[in-house]
Amino acid sequence: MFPRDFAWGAATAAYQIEGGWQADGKAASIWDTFSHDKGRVFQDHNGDVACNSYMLREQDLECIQQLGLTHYRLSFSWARLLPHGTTQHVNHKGVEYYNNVIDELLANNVSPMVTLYHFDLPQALQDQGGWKCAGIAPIFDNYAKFCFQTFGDRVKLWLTVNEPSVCAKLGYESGKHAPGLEEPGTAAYLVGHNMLRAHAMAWHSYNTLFRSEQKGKVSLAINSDWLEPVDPHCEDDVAATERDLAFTLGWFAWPMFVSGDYPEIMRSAIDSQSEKMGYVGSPRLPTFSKDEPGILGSADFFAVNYYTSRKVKAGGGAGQMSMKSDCDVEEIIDPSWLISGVSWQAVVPGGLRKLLKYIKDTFNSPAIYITENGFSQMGPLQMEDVQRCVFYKDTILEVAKAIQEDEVDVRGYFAWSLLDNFEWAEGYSVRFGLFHVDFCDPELRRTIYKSGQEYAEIIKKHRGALDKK
Ligand code: PNW
Repeated sequence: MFPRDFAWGAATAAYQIEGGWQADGKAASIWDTFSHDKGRVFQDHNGDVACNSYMLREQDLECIQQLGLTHYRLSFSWARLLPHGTTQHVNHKGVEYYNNVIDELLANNVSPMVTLYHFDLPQALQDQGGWKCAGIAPIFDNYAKFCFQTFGDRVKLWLTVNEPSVCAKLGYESGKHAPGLEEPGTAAYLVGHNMLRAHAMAWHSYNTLFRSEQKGKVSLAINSDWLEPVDPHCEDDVAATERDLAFTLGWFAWPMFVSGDYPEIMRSAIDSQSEKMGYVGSPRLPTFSKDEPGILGSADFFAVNYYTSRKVKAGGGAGQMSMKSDCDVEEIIDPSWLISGVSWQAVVPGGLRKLLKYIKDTFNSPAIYITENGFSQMGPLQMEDVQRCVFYKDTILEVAKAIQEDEVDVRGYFAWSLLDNFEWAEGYSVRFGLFHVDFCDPELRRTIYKSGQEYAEIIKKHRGALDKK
């Protein structure tokens, strides 16, 4: 049912698992600062130790082997490699750590997929203005070049930025994520813009300096819910859904895959809202400069993180200036959908198939990696996590249908996450792991959930079937 070279993976991110927040020359990131600020994270949890993967990487490897993964997605901590954010000072212990992780994966026939930026900007760069400043893009580009140069002989799949929309919205619009700023309706667009510029610069650097020798691929991971109209026969609902898709998936995918610029519906919605509010000054949604490396075509594959779906209708946008009033839609959870451990995650495996088809039709049939998908548990822990087992089985079946029936070019699937870990503002209260981590045990023991065993079986079945052919 799956192509021979299909990537069967699981994903993690540096701040969520590594710990060692000050170990061996690592400097603070914005998540260190944010989580140490009282009242920001559930019960003031932080990632100081997390799963201690900085010390326990061999145990992570055992988990990876137990699942039989072909691929493992991890992220680099920028502040571990370059404590001040720039290449003027390299932390060689950090380089050594990631060299070890990568070499051990490869020695076990597991291919690494590396994210360069997963929410954790070096604090030193935040102090200079961070993602709101245009100057961050060339600094990111230097960091990316350093990584391609140092690790690119072995890493063939790269993601520049993970979920720019989540960084921008939660970090700068609602303030729920680091750096915790609340500047609704302005900063998020600027941050998203600079992330796209940074991504494009890094992609062009890879393209001109490294591609011919290293032969890898570079993209950016976009988070998107599947969205559909509350009433498919109501024109307003249909238009609202299109607008909502433009503000989520389109915000980043349109510039890279369609036009080199933001979706027209997004720009006009923002501009008309600005006009209504008597906003003066430069457009809140920035424009791309012709003098910079082009955004169009700056992705070698489409990377999508999918967690949930929504029904959409028009309205709900009035009030203060914000992305919500610009987009002017209301998102609804269908009452028939099961809710997972977190209230935002309605479980809709079929939404992934529809999203994949939409990506195929809208963005010119790109090769797609599902770089994250998972199911959260909260409250009384179940090692026999039956709902999550059903979730993975149903979801992977939907991916199979997308490949076979809809002819979508899906190249891989990464479960979020290998381990229970620091779930951002929710701390350790929400668990996404295929392995349970006992955070009360000083050894942070990892134990496979039933869902982990079943994922291993699914992988084995598909890899095994191909091996016999
Ligand atoms: C993604 N939200 O982030 C991230 O890439 C992961 O690091 C994270 O653990 C995973 O999804 C599960 O949440 C999100 O509040 C974090 O809507 C928060 C939200 C969405 C995605």
